[in-house]
Amino acid sequence: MRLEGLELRRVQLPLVAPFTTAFGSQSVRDVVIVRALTDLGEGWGECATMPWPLYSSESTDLVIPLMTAHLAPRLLAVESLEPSDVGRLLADVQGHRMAKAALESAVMDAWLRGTMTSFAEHLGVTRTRIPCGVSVGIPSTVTGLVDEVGGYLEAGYQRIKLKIRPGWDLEPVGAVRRAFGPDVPLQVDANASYHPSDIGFLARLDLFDLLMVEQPFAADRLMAHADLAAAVRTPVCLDESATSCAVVADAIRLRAVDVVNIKPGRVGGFAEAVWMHDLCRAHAVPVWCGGMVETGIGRAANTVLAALDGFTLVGDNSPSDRFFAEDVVTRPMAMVDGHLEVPQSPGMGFEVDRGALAAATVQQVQLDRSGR
Ligand code: OSB
Ligand code: MG
Repeated sequence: MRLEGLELRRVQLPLVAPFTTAFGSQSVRDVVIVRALTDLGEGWGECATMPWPLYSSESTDLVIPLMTAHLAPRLLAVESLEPSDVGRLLADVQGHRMAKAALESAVMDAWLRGTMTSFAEHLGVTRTRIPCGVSVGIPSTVTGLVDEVGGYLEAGYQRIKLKIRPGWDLEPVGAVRRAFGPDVPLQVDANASYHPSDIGFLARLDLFDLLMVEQPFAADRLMAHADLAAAVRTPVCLDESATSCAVVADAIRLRAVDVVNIKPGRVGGFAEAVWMHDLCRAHAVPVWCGGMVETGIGRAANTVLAALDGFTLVGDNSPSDRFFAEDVVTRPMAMVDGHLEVPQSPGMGFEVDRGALAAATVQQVQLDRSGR
């Protein structure tokens, strides 16, 4: 396949309600969408960055300059490429995994569409639907949180993940556990907001029979995660730390991880995400598919990934209306009986709504082979 050009768009899509984590509050999803133009046709990919370099060192405002200066020229310079070449062509650039993943997705989508193959067929997934879980942001009050969780349970979500941070932890988690009883699958995500000296405090989470505690400490604190895992009954899940298979292999050896949240953006693309799934499976470490508040473009591919056999835990796989009143795809994913249907159409599993995408686009950059 020959890559003729890349179109990079910055898109701003309003959220149905502000989403607050330990990093801050967002009321608009501000992302870069990539369109790959190839001799087989077009393909689309979404870059998972947050507006601030707090979840990882990447941020949305830096994606287009980075792609323009350093990533796109590496892909536009070769005579032909396949999706599996993208990682290798970009490998000398350090970090910037979300930007790399977005380019890989766009190339993969074009290649799959051009060969009339669905991503589900490409990955060899056999499940036709996956269960929905929801990530619940930090609201202003405990009663507001309990009401919000009640709404999600009523809507059919099969697992609840509460965002926590110092000062918003035992009380809201206890309130949700008491309000909905011991059978509700409940877990927490700290987004790296605790310090290793908080291990004694975090052990109190054992009171709430949680499925796991996700990323309590900074990304590079693997030993602190190992110390916590040794000290508590609640399984320890890695998100921000789990940037590559190499890190996850080390974390497994260090006993710093019981569960892995796999996000294609965080690990640099779907190829690495599938390898991480395989690695974890070989070590009997359960995994689930995380999210980055993706639009329907990124969410469709996550849904396919989450249908791989090793994804034995319910992920942050929520339908479009969890975050968006209007999406940029023509048939936004909907929840039916607490599940999402695994898309089977050629490509990564969505059709772009060009009108909606144009309306949400605030910046557009066109790159071709001459400008590489
Ligand atoms: O830590 O899992 C996280 C969103 C943005 C950045 C980090 C995280 C999240 C979420 C949302 O929890 C998950 C979703 O997209 O549904
Ligand atoms: Mg997380």
